[in-house]
Amino acid sequence: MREIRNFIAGEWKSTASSIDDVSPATGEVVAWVPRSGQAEVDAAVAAAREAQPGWSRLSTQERSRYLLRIAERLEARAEELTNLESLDTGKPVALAASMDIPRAIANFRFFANAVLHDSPGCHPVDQSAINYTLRKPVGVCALITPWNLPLYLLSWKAAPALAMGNTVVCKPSELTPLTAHALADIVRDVGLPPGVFNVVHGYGAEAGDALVRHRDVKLVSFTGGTQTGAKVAEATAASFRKTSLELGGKNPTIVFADADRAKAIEGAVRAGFTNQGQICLCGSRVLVEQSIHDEVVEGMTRRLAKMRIGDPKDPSTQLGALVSAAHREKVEGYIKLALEEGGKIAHGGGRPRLPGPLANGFFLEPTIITGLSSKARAATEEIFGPVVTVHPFDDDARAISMANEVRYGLAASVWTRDLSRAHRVAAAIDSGMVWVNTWMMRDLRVPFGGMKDSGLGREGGVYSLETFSEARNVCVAL
Ligand code: TXE
Repeated sequence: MREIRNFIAGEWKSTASSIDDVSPATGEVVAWVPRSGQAEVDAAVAAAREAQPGWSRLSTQERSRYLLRIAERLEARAEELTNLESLDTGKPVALAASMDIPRAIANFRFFANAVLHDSPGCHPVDQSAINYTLRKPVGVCALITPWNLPLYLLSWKAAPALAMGNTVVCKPSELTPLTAHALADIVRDVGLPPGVFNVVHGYGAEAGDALVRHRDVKLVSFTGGTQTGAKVAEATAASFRKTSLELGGKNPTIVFADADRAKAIEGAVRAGFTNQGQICLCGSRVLVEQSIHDEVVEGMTRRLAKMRIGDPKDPSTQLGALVSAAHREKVEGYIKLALEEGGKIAHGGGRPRLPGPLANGFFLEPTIITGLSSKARAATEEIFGPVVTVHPFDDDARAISMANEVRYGLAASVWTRDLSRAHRVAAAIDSGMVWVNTWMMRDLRVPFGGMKDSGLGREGGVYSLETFSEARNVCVAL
């Protein structure tokens, strides 16, 4: 049994009561997590506040070097981190090894370098004046992260926040605390000054809420559900504190008849089911041109039938467990709802039978539902599990209107060989990101974030440097 502790002012701290951390693959308790409240949050914010001036006075080079050392230590411990992430989330070890941990390392490296190449604007006014922009640290940043990509998303926020001279208090998901704990250990190892990086574990409604309401927290960067995002926005709005929200999605995968079918089918499966469909970018609404609807459904079904579902620790496993019993029930509730709304199950729909301790895990078959109205609740609300709905369309205009008829606007993928159609459709979809003939091909320089109920603000590359700083213009008369 592991004991997870808070990391405050460079020291490990326990709390009086704890939360059980359950392995999604077996239902067993694998760790105790601190159940923090106001007192722990106050201590962490005070530590971060005290450390901030000294941290921001270091040269950019020095801060960059700390981040590079963190990246090196993450790399040295990659195998251990991969296993922890898989144990905690139920995701296949192969996925944690190929995506989560390499991305966490890349995030620290990328922002360690990006900050050295930052060149905020300069605006000369003929011969009369010159304006230049300074990017100042914001102060103490609260970083609130979810359970689907724990270290990946924590590093995505922590690296740019620290690079820009802020100090941070992290509140990882209570369901997946293990890699945040390991990151705190690494931060200690590399000798980051005490108080620069703090971790407070606990429930969202307790530790999370206390953190976002704390007046000494000057910025909140949150990734999680849309409902929780609305609460965070309410807590920060009246005091005008910077807030970046990356929320839910119901992302369309749009397949035109002129697409490379094999690639489109493979792409739709990858977009729908990677990480058991628990990525905000997952394509859970597959919109297919009428003439190839059945072919795409059959092609996806054939691939899913071959997918290996089971022990996340087995390197050949492709689909692991959902994060919790409650979350699996939510997802199953949507499958039931889809049937009530007139949908038909083309594949999956039930719990797989798995041997030994895995029988108690939170597994669910990858599921395809057809025959639903594109306006049905199951086709428009975020399910966040291994469930996709497939809908036919007749022409480009209908594909675009179906893509835009949901409350979310995070990502989309468009599959076509017609170049001008690709550009036209991409420009017409109301979402922060559109991929053409690919899905989740990430470049850390590009703006990442959503429109509509998918959130507020953009992070990534220079957008992260802007998010985690205050732009100050200085105008000098010549
Ligand atoms: O996430 P929450 P949940 C979606 C997905 C999922 C739904 C709910 O549809 O089914 O959200 O998931 C902390 N103040 N996504 O309930 O609650 C919480 O402790 C401050 C999409 O697990 O949003 C955790 O650290 N913080 C998503 C973090 O917020 C609070 C990823 C996210 O948890 C808080 C996850 C509060 N009042 C779920 N309440 C994505 N965009 O990738 C909770 N938290």
